[in-house]
Amino acid sequence: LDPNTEHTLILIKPDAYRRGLVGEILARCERKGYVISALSVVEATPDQLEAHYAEHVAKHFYADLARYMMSSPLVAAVITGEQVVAGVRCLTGGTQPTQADPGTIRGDYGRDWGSGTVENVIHASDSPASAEREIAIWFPELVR
Ligand code: DGI
Repeated sequence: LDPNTEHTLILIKPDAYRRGLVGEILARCERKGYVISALSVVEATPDQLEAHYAEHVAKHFYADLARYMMSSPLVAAVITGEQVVAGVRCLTGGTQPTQADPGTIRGDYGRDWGSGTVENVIHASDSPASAEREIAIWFPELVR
């Protein structure tokens, strides 16, 4: 990865993979002017998810979150461009699908099934430091 450019890590979550939204979500990133630098279909492991969601592992919703994230393959991608971390967070929208703004990925496609099951379609790194940490989890071959 080019160290002189900003990168972010997105996960197109299992619900979006199953619903055939991978192309749509990548297209939104590309239309914004960002470049796909790495792309992979993966089945998340418990260890990867515990590393990725380290700040949430001890929370009450973690078991539901891990079950959701392992419910089918997902797509991990590194997206690159000037101020891409903030830009992709903006495309992503708020965490709760029922409150995310229309026009955002979560606002347009996210669902809340009640009783703790939030399917919000996409993860996007929240800072350049988070992006670096998360890229190492999902694309270890790129940071060696
Ligand atoms: O950065 P975000 O993905 O918007 O949000 P986050 O880092 O606070 O949370 C990570 C994921 O964990 C989020 O996409 C959905 C899930 N999550 C967060 N808070 C809750 C939650 N899931 C449930 N069921 N309940 C919560 O309160």
